[in-house]
Amino acid sequence: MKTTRKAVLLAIGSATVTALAVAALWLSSGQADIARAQGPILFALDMDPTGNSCPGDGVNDCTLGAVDQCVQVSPGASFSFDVILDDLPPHAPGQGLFAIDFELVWGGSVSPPEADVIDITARTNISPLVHVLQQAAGSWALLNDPQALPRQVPPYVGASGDMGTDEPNPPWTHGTFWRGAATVSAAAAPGVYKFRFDSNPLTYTVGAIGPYNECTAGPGCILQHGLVAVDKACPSVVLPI
Ligand SMILES: [Ca+2]
Ligand SMILES: [Ca+2]
Ligand SMILES: [Ca+2]
Repeated sequence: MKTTRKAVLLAIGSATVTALAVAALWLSSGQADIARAQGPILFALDMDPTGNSCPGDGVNDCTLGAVDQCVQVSPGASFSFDVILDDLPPHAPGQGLFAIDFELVWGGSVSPPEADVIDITARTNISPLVHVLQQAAGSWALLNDPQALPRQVPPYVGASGDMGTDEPNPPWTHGTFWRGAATVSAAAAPGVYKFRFDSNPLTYTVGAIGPYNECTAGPGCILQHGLVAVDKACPSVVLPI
């Protein structure tokens, strides 16, 4: 089982670099927490990790606070953000979530291009109290992640895998799988800047041998991107961008 998982993790690492078109489907929402019945899996950039935590007791689900699409920050200041998932579908024991790939872009890599005012500076608080893949057994591994930090230019590619016991759900239906810190340039002009998942595969995998699910537009998965408001108010209603 362990060997099989390692082999699959390597396969997923390779899959990260395989470009497949993914269209983003936006979830229109305000700043309030989003109540979701069982439905599409949500992959989101939560621009304020407050309230996102896990008990790390191997029994109980993680907790997500409001999924904040925007953070307001001053030039030269730092902020933390989470890559979270929500509404994981039920999986049988042994078939739980065990690997995730993602790619973040900003500045010159968004469309239309914007000034690059963001540096990703650190991965923070990777622990059973944060990371959803560390709940069942506390075992977790970086795949293509880490990319060297600080990362001053896009993209940032992350890939996390579970080398230990899977987190079947219920109870594990949501949580943080990557937490980072970023800094806004001291010379950043006021504005609302995009911080988003790239159109390369955002892949999540369940089970020891797959299937390798991709988060694509459609009924199965929703991507929710982020905004960084520099010396500006966050939009009161965040619309697809
Ligand atoms: Ca939040
Ligand atoms: Ca685990
Ligand atoms: Ca930068």
